[in-house]
Amino acid sequence: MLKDKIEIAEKEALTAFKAAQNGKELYEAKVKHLGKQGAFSLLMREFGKLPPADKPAMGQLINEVKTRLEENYAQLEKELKLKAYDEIIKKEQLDLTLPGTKSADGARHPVSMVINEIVSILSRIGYSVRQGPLIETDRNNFTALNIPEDHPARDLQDTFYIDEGHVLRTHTSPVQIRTMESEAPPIRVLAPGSVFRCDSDISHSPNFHQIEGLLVDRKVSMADLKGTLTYFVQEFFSKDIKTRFRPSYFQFTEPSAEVDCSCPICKGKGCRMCKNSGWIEIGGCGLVNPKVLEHCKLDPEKWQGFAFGFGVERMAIIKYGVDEIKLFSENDVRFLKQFQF
Ligand code: 2NL
Repeated sequence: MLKDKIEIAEKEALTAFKAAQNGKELYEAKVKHLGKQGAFSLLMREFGKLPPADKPAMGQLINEVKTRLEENYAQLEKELKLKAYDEIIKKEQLDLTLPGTKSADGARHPVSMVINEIVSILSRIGYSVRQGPLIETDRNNFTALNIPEDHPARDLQDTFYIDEGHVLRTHTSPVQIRTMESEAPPIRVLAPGSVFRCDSDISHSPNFHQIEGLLVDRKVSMADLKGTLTYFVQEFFSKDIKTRFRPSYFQFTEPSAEVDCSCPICKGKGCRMCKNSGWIEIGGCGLVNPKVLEHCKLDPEKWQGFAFGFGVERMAIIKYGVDEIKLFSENDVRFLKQFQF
């Protein structure tokens, strides 16, 4: 009897649907039982051979069964989808209370710390920072600073040449040359940065840092320069540190002086750092040579200036008591972390 066969086919299809573990298996079961090659297609062929009088009742039954199966299929499909989501959610659960993986902290480099502190101290009396390129023209690095063509500082043994007209800057003074040529006085600027000398041994690195200061104004004197640097030394080291000026010579300043301070390590009593003299050299300074002003198209009758320069690594060595310059370029975070106060 066709009716019995239909009922069996329905049960088999339903059993197969229920056995499906996921959407794919469910779909395969549908294809197998309700598809073109499935049991129902065969039954439809038998249905076609029925006497016309039996067709309406049987047709209704087949339609009812098909509708039921389709409803069942839709319900199971929904349930399997939810089950799949549940599994994904369980597997991908993120525990926000777990401690994170901590990355190692870096530390500010003492060279940066010294530059930042010098800039901070001198910004309080009107100075601001200027920067320039590391590759400079021979003219900005030497000629404009009154360093003659045959001066030993221009020697291949002291200077890295890029080509005939260009060098790696040997000091930050070219930044101040550029400033005097592009800004009108009064000028109060600081030029911190990387400089290069063809020089390398235990106490010299071919790449180190300088910070230079320049003031251009009317009626500038050595007294102004001494007052400024005395203020600076007291702020940078401490109020009880004395400043001393020793006559010296630079091409770009006249008069020129070396700047010493009473040894901040032993407070002037004498130690290894100050070689028992109680004094320690921190830089050089002087009144800007009128020839330098002229190179920058400034009239020396109207404008005068003072300038000073410090070696940054040297300042860090004195302030923090570091005894080896190599440590500054090794980037060992254990070394760097000692200076975070
Ligand atoms: C030192 C000495 C010094 C200057 C730098 C300077 C710059 C211009 C004009 C005149 Cl544009 N002078 N700079 C002056 C005197 C000394 O540095 O021992 N530095 C580590």
